[in-house]
Amino acid sequence: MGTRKIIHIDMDCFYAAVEVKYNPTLKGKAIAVGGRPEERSVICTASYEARKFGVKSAVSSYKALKLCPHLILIPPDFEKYHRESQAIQQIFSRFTKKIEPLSLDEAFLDVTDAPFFGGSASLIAMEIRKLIFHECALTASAGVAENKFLAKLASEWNKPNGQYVITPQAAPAFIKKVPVEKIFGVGKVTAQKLHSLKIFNCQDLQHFSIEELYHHLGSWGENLYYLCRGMDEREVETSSERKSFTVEYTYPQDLPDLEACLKKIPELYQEFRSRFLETDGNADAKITIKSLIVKIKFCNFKHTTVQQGISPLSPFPTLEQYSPLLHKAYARYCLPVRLLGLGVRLAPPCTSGKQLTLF
Ligand code: TTP
Ligand code: MG
Repeated sequence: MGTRKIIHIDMDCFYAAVEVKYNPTLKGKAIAVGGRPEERSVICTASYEARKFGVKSAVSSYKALKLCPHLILIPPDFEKYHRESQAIQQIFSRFTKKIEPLSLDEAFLDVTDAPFFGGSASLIAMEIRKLIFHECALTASAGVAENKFLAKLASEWNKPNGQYVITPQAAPAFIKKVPVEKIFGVGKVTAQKLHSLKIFNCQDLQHFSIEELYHHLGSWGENLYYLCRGMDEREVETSSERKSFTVEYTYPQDLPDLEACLKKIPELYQEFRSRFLETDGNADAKITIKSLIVKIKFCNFKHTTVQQGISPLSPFPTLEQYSPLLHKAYARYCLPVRLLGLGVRLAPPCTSGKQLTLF
């Protein structure tokens, strides 16, 4: 693959900024969007003025008002955020068709082949931010790099209302200082595990071989091996493309039979559940699960996937729901198994709230 040009755009304090846009008297004040404290609600986001007091996403509204008694608390209005989000997406679409929205306020754009500004991704990012400001009266930050992982790290670098470029030459030095928590998919549980191995940043991670990481973290360890070197081959996937979230494990020795596979399911399920909930991040669970998936790769390298649709209103899938799927998948070849995976398929993005960043 040749060098790609990926832009990550992330709006600044999005819900709060939209509220200020609709009510300019709020400008410069400590405001937060969230439910009332008596409803045991949490803060969706806060203006940068409010953040100085420690008010931020996922803090309880009760605590937020304790931290900042003059905080102006505004109930969320998703219809408004959705409308603004569509206007922003429309701006993106003038530059490329390869757009992957991650949530209402965040997207990856692949501008590798975009014919604007002599192909300069930095200038395209600058122009997009300018247009967002002029047409939507909102500010955005952008990151530019050769892949999604680095672009997302870069967009945080000069936030708010800034942008940052990580050139392929600068990437190896940049990545070393990045704390492991910044790697998406590394949530609290994985971070703790890494800390217990004295791994705090990407440089620490680089000392581990792929086998060692595999040993400590399963197949996820392999991803980390590449990510901590700033390598990420994932394509920018447009929203019409399939999205799923699975945890997979290739076993060092084939699992001989169905019984051996069934024994591995609880461990995989635990990993899936914790990683899904971690990556979903901050419990803004507006994600819709369409179906459950079990994947098998047999010793003859044949793959099979079994899915089962569930109602969007169903509670989070349980371990017990996966066993019948495994039975069904195994029955297709009845051979020793190299790889087992389980997870979920998701409805396309652009519902209200945050979408999962998927691996
Ligand atoms: P973020 O981009 O994470 O945050 P932000 O845009 O408010 O602030 P920043 O300038 O740091 O980018 O999330 C985008 C929107 O998603 C945010 O405005 C509100 C919503 N959201 C929640 O509702 N709950 C959450 O826990 C988070 C993190 C975000
Ligand atoms: Mg944002």
